[in-house]
Amino acid sequence: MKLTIVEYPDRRLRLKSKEVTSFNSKLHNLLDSMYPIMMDTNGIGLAAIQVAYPLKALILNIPDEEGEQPKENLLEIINPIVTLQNGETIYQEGCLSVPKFYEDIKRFETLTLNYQDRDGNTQMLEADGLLAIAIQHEMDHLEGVLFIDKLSYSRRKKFEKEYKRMQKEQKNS
Ligand code: Y12
Ligand code: CO
Repeated sequence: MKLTIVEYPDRRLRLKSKEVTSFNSKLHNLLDSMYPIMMDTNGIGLAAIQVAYPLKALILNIPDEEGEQPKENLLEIINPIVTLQNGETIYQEGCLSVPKFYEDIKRFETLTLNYQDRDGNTQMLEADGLLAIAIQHEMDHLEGVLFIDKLSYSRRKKFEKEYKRMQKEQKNS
């Protein structure tokens, strides 16, 4: 399956993703195709809507202490629901759909998640650190929310100006 990353300001990023109801080869194909595109672009997380599939599916591969991302650490999360969230943390986030921009974003520090795996089995996950941050970032994508939506009015204005300038430069190069 050939996939490309949907980039801001594409309106598809604003779609609300639909619950996955079929845990079939189509879903497996999509998840299998999302993995190489995430790794090839140095990503740690990718939601299906970022490759134009408005489904409640996301993948995460958080770097270990050595900065490695072995495939065994890959998490495939379908139909996630947060059941507990606590604390507060700030981290400089980036997004494959908003290339070259990094901003400090406030998130919950820890969370508990119920979700389904690629075969539809129910799973539970307790997360903290970068994993908890990444889950919240990717779950926002399922609601059509981007990390830049969480910026202050003035920071967002500055972002829009810089992003437009960058897009213009890219077009002219
Ligand atoms: C903390 C921070 C971010 C998340 C959400 C997942 N975000 C990413 O995986 C972002 C990846 C990213 C990769 C980039 O590198 C390339 O595209 C080659 C990148 O650099 C450029 O755009 C030039 C920006 C972001 C969770 C937790
Ligand atoms: Co993102």
